[in-house]
Amino acid sequence: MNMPLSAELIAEANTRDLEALEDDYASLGRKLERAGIAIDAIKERVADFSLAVPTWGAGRGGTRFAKFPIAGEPTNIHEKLEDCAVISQLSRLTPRVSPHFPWDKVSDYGALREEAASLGLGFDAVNSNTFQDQPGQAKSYATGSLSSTVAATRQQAVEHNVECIEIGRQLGSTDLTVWVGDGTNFPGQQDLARSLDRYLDAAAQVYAALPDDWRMLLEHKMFEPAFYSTVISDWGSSILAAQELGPKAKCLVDLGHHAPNVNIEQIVARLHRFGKLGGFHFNDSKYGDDDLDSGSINPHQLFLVFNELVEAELNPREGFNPNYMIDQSHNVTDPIESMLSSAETIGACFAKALLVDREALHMAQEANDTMMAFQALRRAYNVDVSPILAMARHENGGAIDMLGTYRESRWRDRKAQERKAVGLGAGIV
Ligand SMILES: [Mn+2]
Repeated sequence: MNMPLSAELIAEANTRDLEALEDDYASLGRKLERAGIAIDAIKERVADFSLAVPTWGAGRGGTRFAKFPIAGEPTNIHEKLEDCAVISQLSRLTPRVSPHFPWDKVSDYGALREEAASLGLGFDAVNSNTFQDQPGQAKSYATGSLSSTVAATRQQAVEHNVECIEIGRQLGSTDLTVWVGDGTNFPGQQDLARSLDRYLDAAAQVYAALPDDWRMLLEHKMFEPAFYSTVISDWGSSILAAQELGPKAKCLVDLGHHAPNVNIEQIVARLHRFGKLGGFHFNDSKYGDDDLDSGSINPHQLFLVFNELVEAELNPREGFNPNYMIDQSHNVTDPIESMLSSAETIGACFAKALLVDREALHMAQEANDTMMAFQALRRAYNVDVSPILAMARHENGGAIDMLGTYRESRWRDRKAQERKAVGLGAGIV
């Protein structure tokens, strides 16, 4: 293994922080014990929890208006893998990377898989890209891809997705995430029914190319880049499409891709009820974006989502195994720092959901004791679980103080000396 940061640096920083952590962990352990919860059991669950980070998230994102790169930002898949390895080494929560094609194209995927493995990383879902044109591409996606009115454009989009499956097979992936920006800006621009028909027909051709053990994750998004209608705009369109395509098609919930104030935890419960919950893209949103760091605006919503996931785990349907990934646009922070902070927040919401007294919750629900049902959730949400996460990290070789240790490593400063300056590059989905 060729980990990017020195193990000694992490160990030294942890030595400094360990006494306080042990004190906090013991204190929280006593508090949880009074509620009949063994803290070590929760810690083991947290240690087993993992999520993927996207290769595109390792670079600074941007808005429609500008992108402001930082010195030392990664400019290719190899440098992105290095940065993802830093996040994984410090957090011990993100052992997988989700690549995006053609952005991450290389000539030898076997070698790329080995390179990632040497950094302690595996590959997660592969993401296709039919929302922008590439140099030399025969047909333009300007008016759509899988739902285009032009048969040859649909065919090109199908072939690209099939190529992504083939690349993913070589990388060890078993999921293809499909998000299309297809939609319209004007009433009347396209027929709303026929555009969905064309999408379903093309998506079925992609589905037919899936290996037996693969899933096709359909990511819906209400708007952007299209601002009047989007072909797969919401969870309703997504589950209908997934049901029509077949059992390997599942729905992917990006937290930022809903109408404002939508009850996302209920959507999660609904998708699970019909065996169609395939995965998550974690981020947060204040208005209509999908860009902010997970839990930075509404950590309670994230907790409620995990509460549904823990319920789902206790009542599994059709191989409940959601794919978890961070999908944020880091416009004003060092992306490594944002993803460390986000991984901690996501892990914390999972840990809090595990602390919910399910028996008390279910009894209160059955008895229509509204206040006690609410309090069962509230008690868990109010617990500061950070010592559990920090202890799980420490025991797995990660950093107790992730951001402090990262800054001490001067990783970004050192990379600013080694890496070539970033261009204005690709955006984010
Ligand atoms: Mn997404």
